Amino acid sequence: MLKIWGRASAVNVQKAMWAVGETGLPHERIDVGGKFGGLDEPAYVAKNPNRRVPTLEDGELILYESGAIVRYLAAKYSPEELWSQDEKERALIDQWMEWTVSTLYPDFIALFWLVFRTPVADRDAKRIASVNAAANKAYQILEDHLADREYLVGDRFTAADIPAGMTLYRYLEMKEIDLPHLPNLRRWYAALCERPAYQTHIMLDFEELRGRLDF
Ligand SMILES: N[C@@H](CCC(=O)N[C@@H](CS)C(=O)NCC(=O)O)C(=O)O
Repeated sequence: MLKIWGRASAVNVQKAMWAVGETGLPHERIDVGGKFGGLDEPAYVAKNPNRRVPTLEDGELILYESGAIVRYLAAKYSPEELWSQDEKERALIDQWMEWTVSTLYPDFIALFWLVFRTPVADRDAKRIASVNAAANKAYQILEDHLADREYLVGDRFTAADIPAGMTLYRYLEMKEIDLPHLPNLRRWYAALCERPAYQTHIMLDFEELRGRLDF
């Protein structure tokens, strides 16, 4: 059985768990990180020397980095659905996964920490406005791309949708930020919200993280 270490409220764990959920494989998620601690335990450090979550164990294989976990699960357990056997399509799936990690995610997560995880008294309005604008610019790229397609690649749900789609629940549901008009992005989000694995692993209340800068 697949084992995944990491608290359910961690976005990178959610990303991996969403992929696990899409495969339908039996699995066990073990709470570590955040209020559960355990990241400095020698047995955990031996699996993941970064002392971060998630970590996946599948038989002999121990794997960290949420993007690598999504790619592995897609390629091994969903080669025709989440992944693709067509080199060009696979390259596009990879492109959106890389783009998300390098361009979208840094501004998304900075914004989340500035407006949600930072206690109100310590919030920096100027910095929030600047990061909010940068994040909106990245989401606008998705908005434009989705103008004439249902999903990020090939008009079907693939692993390409997982890293960027994972951020949407917090980006769109966090009340504290300035959101532009994003009809195409919201249509895509509505489609993702229909997926049972999205509901189970992504649409989770994140109130426990409010004002918490300690993990
Ligand atoms: N690049 C890594 C980042 C992992 C990471 O930073 N995980 C965060 C949670 S999203 C973490 O371990 N935080 C410490 C904690 O939860 O205690 C990945 O994508 O897996």
